Amino acid sequence: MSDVTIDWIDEHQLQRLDQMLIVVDENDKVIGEDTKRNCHQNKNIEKGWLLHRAFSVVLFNSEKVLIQCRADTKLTFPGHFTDSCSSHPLSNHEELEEKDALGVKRAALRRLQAELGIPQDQISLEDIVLMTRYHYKAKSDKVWGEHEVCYLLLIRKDVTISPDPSEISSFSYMTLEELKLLLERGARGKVKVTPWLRIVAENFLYRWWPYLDEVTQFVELDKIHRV
Ligand code: DMA
Ligand code: MN
Repeated sequence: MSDVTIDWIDEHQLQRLDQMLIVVDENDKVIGEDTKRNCHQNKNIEKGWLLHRAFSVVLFNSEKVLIQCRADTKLTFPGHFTDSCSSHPLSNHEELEEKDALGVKRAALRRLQAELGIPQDQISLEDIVLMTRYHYKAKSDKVWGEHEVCYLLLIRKDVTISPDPSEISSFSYMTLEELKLLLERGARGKVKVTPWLRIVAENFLYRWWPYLDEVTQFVELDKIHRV
């Protein structure tokens, strides 16, 4: 392997580092592909290389949002509270499809099933609403980090969850007040919160929450928020 030690991650997460992600420019135009390992090294990110396509899902049941805590074996941001499910579309024919953001939605379905164990018959592509995209950069530690154009996907559905312990250490559904409290505790250093959960909550969710029944009014397909 390369010049860096990653002794906290397990075999499953290690194997996933060879997966090929979609490299994009700042306007989310595909310009290539590279491994999950290379895309998440600060030494590449600092040179402006390997901006890649990602997604985050906020999954609501009838009134609360699903928040998970990342397993201690995750490469980046282990042990951090985060959104319902986040990951990357892979650089293959199915997940590169851009019409109706089908590729990203397929990737989201794949990861909702793998991470959260949601049964296939409980969730479909039609349940996933692309709300907007945001572009952000964040360091996890000295070596690893994120630099992504991230598709923010919203789902409202009651589902059964049985999480993969290599991905998720715990989860709970939270009210708006509970989510705000979590982020306040994060700001005081009492718990660890991913930078993208904060971005999603403060830039979008707090504003959308009172209007969830008419949330499509906030859809912005052509905009990429620089946050
Ligand atoms: C990457 O998430 C996506 C975002 C929005 C940071 P991740 O580290 O959870 O990806 P994966 O589950 O594929 O390791
Ligand atoms: Mn990433």
